[in-house]
Amino acid sequence: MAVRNLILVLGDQLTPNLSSLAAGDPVRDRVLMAELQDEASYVRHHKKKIAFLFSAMRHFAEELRGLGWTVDYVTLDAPGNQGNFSDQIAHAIAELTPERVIVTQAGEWRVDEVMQGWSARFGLPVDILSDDRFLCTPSAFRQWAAGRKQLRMEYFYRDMRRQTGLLMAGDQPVGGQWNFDADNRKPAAADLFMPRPRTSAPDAITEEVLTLVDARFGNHFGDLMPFWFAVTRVEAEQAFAAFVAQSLPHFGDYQDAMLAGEPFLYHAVIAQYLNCGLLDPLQVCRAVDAAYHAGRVPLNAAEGFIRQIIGWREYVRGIYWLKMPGYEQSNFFAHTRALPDFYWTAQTDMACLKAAVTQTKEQAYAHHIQRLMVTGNFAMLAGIDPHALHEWYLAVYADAYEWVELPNTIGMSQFADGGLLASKPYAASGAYINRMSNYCGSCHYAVKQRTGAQACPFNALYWDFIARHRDKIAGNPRMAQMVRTYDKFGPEEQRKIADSAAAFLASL
Ligand code: FAD
Ligand code: DLZ
Ligand code: SF4
Repeated sequence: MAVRNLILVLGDQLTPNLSSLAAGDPVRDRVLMAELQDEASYVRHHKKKIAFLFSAMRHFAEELRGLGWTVDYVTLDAPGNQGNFSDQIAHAIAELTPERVIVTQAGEWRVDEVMQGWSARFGLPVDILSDDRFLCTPSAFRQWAAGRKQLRMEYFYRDMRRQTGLLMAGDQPVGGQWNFDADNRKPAAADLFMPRPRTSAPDAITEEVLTLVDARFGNHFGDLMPFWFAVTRVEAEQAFAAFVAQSLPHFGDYQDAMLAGEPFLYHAVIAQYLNCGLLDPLQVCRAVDAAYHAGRVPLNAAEGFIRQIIGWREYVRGIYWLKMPGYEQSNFFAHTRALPDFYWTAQTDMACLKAAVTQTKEQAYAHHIQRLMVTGNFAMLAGIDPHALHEWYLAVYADAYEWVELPNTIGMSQFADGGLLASKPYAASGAYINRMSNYCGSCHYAVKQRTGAQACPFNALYWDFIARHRDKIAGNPRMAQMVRTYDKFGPEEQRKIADSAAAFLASL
């Protein structure tokens, strides 16, 4: 039977009720999936990330076949592999002569732009359907943002609570408060019984992918082994269920904590599954809502978790589509310093950065506070080019896709958009890291010292950042106090700060 529709499924669209699949018919339509050199290398992704996605894609193709679909799955080493989406689809159109192409909108602007040209290029109708795995469409977000003087996640989040009914009692938030963030700032203590993310053993499909990735991407950053990510929907659901049972009760309390030797703490480690479609964001939030109502998790944990997903995750996506293209070039502080080598090698005497980069290399994972307050904070204080940093985050994390990574990097962590996304720069000295972690105790540097060769570099860099950018930040009510404190230091201390910061930066 002639193929009616050709349905292209991208690597981060591994969801059986995806809009493109829901619009098709397993009997008359053909699904195309492809492992592509261009997608694996437009930034040099972590080896674990590539292996995770290729294996999850191969398992998803099997899942679709089980549902009755005919899937043309093009492996990276297949003879007909064209290396990029456009040529791959041209190749399939020539072979199958479908009447039309159906695809769900891509997550990244870069791919969306290419797709917009397909109908003209192929002389066929190309239906680009909305991605309904998100709660808020780009156009609904645009409407929400229109006319507001300031965009703030908190107000967007409240609307999402009302829209979904999550943790709501009628039109009021459960517990009488929308946000329990203030309760979520406890430092963690080492605990012999600390839960760990559920691991999955590689099956034959994953083993084959691991061999392929080792051969083809052996020179990319990161450790391929041990490989323990879930690669099927069932395994991802098991990993999430284990999180809810074991870690979620403590998720709220220790959300901002960092601990040497504990890369995951009480975090869910599910963003890689959500972002490629193995888990559904609304379903996981409903499960957490149910766990709260069943008395299995406290409200600050349930609310904190749900806020990250229906609040931050949706909000950053809204900002991405509102501001692309162009957002990736934002550079409010005009920072131009190259990314230090230790972001790749972990060769640094700063214990906090060494820990964050080492686990990133080993696990393709670091939790939010490590990304924001260690690698991100350091880069902003040191004046690193935000675009170079963006490419680093996009490459090194298993959960990284531009729609979510870019606003987190440019907006939240670097304040490079001048305050569109965040209300103040997330800049902090060593004191913050010392309060929220136990890294400083074993560090080469002295966290309580502000200047001099032994002083924690975050300290002089912090005050030097305040001094360098005072014109840009003094007007921010949440930063003005820091500018006043700096002014009180007096010229001698200020000179020492500038000298210490300059000496450290010269050593990078
Ligand atoms: P948990 O801490 O257990 O949180 C649960 C879920 O909430 C996450 O799985 C994620 O889906 C969501 N979430 C939490 N915080 C955010 C946030 N700020 N933005 C969007 N979703 C959030 N997240 C990504 O998914 N991909 C990225 O590429 C990415 N890049 C980031 C870059 C920087 C500089 C920063 C500061 C944050 C970035 N984040 C990114 C957000 C966050 O750090 C990760 O979602 C989180 O660390 C993933 O780990 P987890 O699943 O254990 O999350
Ligand atoms: C991230 C990624 C990688 C590493 N490889 C592939 C691939 O081989 N084939 C594919 O369809 N998708 C891959 N992806 C995910 C895409 O980059 C993602 O779909 C686009 O960035 C659009 O969001
Ligand atoms: Fe990081 Fe400074 Fe603490 Fe060392 S002393 S771990 S550099 S914050």
